[in-house]
Formats: sequence, C-alpha cells, structure tokens
Amino acid sequence: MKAITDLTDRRENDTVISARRSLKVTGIKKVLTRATLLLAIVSSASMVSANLLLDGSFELPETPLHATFFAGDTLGDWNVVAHSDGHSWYSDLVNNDWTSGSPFWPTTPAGLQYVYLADAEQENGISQSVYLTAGSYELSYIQADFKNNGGIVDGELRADVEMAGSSVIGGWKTSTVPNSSDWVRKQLTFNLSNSGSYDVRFESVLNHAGFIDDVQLNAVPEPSAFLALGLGLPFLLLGRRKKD
Ligand SMILES: [Ca+2]
Ligand SMILES: [Ca+2]
Repeated sequence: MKAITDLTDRRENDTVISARRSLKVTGIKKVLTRATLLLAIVSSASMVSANLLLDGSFELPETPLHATFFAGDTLGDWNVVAHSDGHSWYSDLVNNDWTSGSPFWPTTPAGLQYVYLADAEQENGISQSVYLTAGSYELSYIQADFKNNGGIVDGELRADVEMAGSSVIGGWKTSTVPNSSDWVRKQLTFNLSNSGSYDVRFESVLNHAGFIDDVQLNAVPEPSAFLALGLGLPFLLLGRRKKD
C-alpha cells in the first residue's frame, strides 16, 4: 500500500514538474515573443536606412554588352552630365558580358551592369536628384580599376552632393583604388542642415579610370532612434520580470 502511495506521490510530483515545465515553456515563449517584438523594432529602425537612390546598381537600361551615353542623356534614373572641369564626352554602361577582346574590364558582383566614368579627356559625370530631409547620411559605392592593363595609374573617381550647383559636403571627394584593383567599397558620411532637393554626382578624374557600381545613399539613424530602443529594452525586460 505504501509503495502504491509512493507511486501516486511520484506521479503527482511528475504532474507538478510537468506543469512547471510547461509554465517555463510558456515563459520562454513570452520571452521569445518579446525578442521578436524587439527585432521588429530594430528592423523597422533599419528600414529607415533603405537606399534613397533609384537604380544605384545601374541595371537600367538593360544593355547586352556596352553602351555609350553623352551629357544630356539619361542613364536609367541617372542623368549624364558634363564634367565639372568643362570636358564633356561620355560615360559607358558596361555589362559583365562585355570583354571588347581584352581582359581589362572588371566584372561586377552587383547585378550585371556597372558604369565606366571614362578617363583621359573623355570625362563625364552622372547625377541623380533626390529629396532629403535634414539629418545624417552615408553615401557608399563600390569602385574598381581596369584590371591587368599593365598601366601604373590607380583608379580614381570623385563624388559630390550639391544643392543648386553648390557642394554641401565641402567640395568633390576623391576616392582611389590601387592599379588593377578589383571592387572596393567606399563610404562617405555627411550632414544636411536643410531639407530639400539635392544632386548626388560622380565623375571621373583626369587620366584615371573610374568604375562604379552599387551606389547606396542611406539615412544614418538619429541618436533619438537609438535612445528609443534603449528606453524600450528595460521596459521589455521589466515586463518579463513582473510576469515571472
Ligand atoms: Ca550593377
Ligand atoms: Ca590602372
């Protein structure tokens, strides 16, 4: 009889343990739900920094091999513009399939097409207008040089952000990659004190080849967004402790 009672007790104990376990699982689920909520908050914060430029990968117009654009032309969502030094010839839209009988052309990892900002006095620029509110931004892009061309000249291009023809980032910012370099990501950050329509411009540098692709302009989240996250986190944890 005693043995049977022990068995019953053990069964009751098992029931209690199992109930406790299930409570624990419920608790874990709640924590997971909160973690999901937190993730949602974090990802909505990162959604703020989606690319503000259109066709930053130069996939339009679809070009089977290679096409040349002149100042005044449009290149997808970009405008082909004269070089700031007064030269004006062309920009090339290049497809990865374009080899032109030489192994000189880079192959982009971003889509199928990229832009060649021509060197020598064949210079040109590209520009895209975008409305931006006051705040901090990061402009980034990948850049390469002609590969295996035997030349000793590094790859260079330069970027500017302008409002009504005037730089708002202190003038052209030149970026360089070593001779024959494969793609390297370049970044520059800037602050805007006024909202308005801005032109994001890129152009070649004399006697240097500038290959560019995957241009991204992202808003840098305000410190207040991080503050909100920082305030939110203790509340989420507090909620967990209360229920426990
Ligand atoms: Ca591309
Ligand atoms: Ca070179």
